[in-house]
Amino acid sequence: ARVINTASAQMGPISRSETRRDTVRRLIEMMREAKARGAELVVFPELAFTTFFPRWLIEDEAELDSFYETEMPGPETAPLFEEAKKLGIGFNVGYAELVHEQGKKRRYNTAILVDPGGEIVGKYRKVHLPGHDAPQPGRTHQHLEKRYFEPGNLGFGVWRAYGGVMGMCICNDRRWPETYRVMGLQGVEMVMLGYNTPYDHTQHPDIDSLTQFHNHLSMQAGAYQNATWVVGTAKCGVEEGSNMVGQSVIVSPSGEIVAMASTIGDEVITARCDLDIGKRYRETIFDFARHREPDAYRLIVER
Ligand code: CDT
Repeated sequence: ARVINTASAQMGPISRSETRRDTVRRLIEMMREAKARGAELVVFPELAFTTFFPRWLIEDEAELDSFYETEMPGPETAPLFEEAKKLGIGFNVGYAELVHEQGKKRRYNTAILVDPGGEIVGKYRKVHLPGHDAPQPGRTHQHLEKRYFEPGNLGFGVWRAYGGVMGMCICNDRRWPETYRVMGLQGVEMVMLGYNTPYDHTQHPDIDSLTQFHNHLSMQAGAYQNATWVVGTAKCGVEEGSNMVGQSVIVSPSGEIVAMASTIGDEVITARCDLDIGKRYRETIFDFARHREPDAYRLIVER
């Protein structure tokens, strides 16, 4: 067995007025609990340091910039890294990233993987950006990710860490089979992701009433079809009037949920994730080398 004792640290709402310092304190508290429960890796949500700001049209650039990190770790996020190093626990966390690349200000919805020594070993930038680039009439909460972020330019990488092959994606990415398959083709054994999913995200009541089902359906299918663990961590509860789904999960390569959050607040769940369970599927029903038929899939990479 190759076991990663893994925690998912779900967060309840972060209000717009909550300071980074206070939010980091909440993350540290959960990191300590995860460690006390035997975890060596803890997965935090998407955009874990601030409220989910794409729900508002923010026209003042300085105000918008205040939701982004220009360095990681920065002065306010460094305590999380220091605590991880002290405890000897690694983590995955999402944040809004502001960088100057090719002479331009660029914004990404980003996640990093940090090892138990406090070093960043991997970075991912969200590829599938949901929502709109302009406010939509009639919505109580906007979803302006297409306005505030560029699609990630790092692809779906995997990293050798924790004795396995680790991958990341972010929120809406989890609904797309290509996300998992590109990592699956690189032998991924654990996909870590965070999400902020408002119940009213499509504005169609019949679809929105299935939000919890679709959340789990996507992650369970991705796990099974690619023989990988999936750790999905929510930021949830009623945040600035927007009700977001919880039910953070740790999903086995069998597709089964082996741990699930039962609150809509800050909550740590843990599981003993044996990476060799995935091997069993990769050597039989999902032996990619023996059973895939890529010639029949060409349409998938056409524009
Ligand atoms: N954060 C994020 O990607 N949320 C989307 C829902 C919003 S769609 C307007 C999701 O897929 O969960």
